[in-house]
Amino acid sequence: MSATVPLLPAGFRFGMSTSAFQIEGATDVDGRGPSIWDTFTARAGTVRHGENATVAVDHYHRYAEDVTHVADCGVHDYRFSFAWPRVLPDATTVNPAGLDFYDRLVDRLLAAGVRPVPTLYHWDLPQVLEDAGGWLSRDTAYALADYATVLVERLGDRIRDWITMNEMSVHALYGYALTEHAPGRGLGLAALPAAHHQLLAHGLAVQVLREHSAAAVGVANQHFPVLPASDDVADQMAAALFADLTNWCYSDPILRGEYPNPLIRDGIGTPDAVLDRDLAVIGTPLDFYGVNYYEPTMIESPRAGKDYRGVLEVDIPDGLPFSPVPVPDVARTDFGWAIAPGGLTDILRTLHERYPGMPPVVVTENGASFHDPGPDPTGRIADDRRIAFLDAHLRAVGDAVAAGVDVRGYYVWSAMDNFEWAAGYDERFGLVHVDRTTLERTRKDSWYWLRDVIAAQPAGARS
Ligand code: IFM
Repeated sequence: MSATVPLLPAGFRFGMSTSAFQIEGATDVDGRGPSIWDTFTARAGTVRHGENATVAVDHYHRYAEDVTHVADCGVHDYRFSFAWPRVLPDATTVNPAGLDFYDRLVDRLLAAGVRPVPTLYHWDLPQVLEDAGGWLSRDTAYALADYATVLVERLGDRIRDWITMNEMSVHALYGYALTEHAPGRGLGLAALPAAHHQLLAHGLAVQVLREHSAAAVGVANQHFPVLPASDDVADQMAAALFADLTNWCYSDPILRGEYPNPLIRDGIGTPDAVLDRDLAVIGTPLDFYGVNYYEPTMIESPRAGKDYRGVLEVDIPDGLPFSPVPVPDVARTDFGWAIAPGGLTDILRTLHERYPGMPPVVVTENGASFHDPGPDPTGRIADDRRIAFLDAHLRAVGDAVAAGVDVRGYYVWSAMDNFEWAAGYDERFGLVHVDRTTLERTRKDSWYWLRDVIAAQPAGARS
């Protein structure tokens, strides 16, 4: 880490991100209905140590204190998500108490001078919708549009910036193609309709939000460089296919109005005429494009060394022709993820080049899990490695800006330690430490570091 703080252009917006299921708890309080993650976590063997999020970090009851930790740091924006099963427990009937909670949260943020930037959907589908087919069903996309209507009608007078969906790729891949996340379907490529229906939901939600005069609408997609393990043609083609399935499958439809690969179109299985109409909806222009970045992925092909030229593009004869392998020679977080800040510059530049004229970018998530111990006897949590990580990634954003990419903001994942899905509570991404027994919050050194970074920035718009 250099002695100076990273400087970004005037008006650059700093933020912190969270999501409902990971922090709220109170899963059976005030009329909330069950979500796929409640069902999944109740199944043996799905989450490390058998943990669940029935309490999580109890943000539902401690939101006022949490807003103070966000606001005191000086961030401009706070990205959180609405819990669909809290707002519409049976997916059709509005739960007034659920809406009241978000009303209180939004008012609290605004009173503290922080702009609320909510995400409509961050993976916690009402179980009742999963029972009806989940994201494999087209109806779930229409249900999300109805849910967006409920939210914007209640909160649209105070919320300026909206994000439709979080990391559709991760949800489709880990929840529908594999079994690591809810709903744990394990369908392989037959999960592609779950990708398409989320994208359709995104497009429909953009239209709903616009009709209700939302000032700025975006999406939060996970993006990362995909590196072939070697220059063998099979590795190169496997990496390109993996990038199509994880990166471009989600940004091409939104920013170019098409899917990147005929394999994807075919796998979705929707008749061409309907698919083309859907793509027009999915491509509804956005005001900003959110990028969540953590690490690059390296891909190798089991066919490397053999001549499979041409085969990978047209069919997959014996299972998926790729497997992720560890990126060599890099430092790692305590979660085992590669620390590669240059990958953030690279992916921002790649997006900028791939989509000329794309909307301004906001890095809607970036952060690292380190297994920080609790406070020392003086109450301090010295998380130097997180500071170094964030410092390097902010500088990487600066490099992208210097290269001409229009990046307008950077949000740290996460405001506080929380429920890291299948990894439970061992993985700590927070700027604020949460004691697992008492749920007491303690600001880490990285929180103070971020406060100082923000205070040192050139003056810019704050509202
Ligand atoms: O915790 C998650 C978040 O829910 C989505 N993006 C990645 C984070 C870290 O894994």
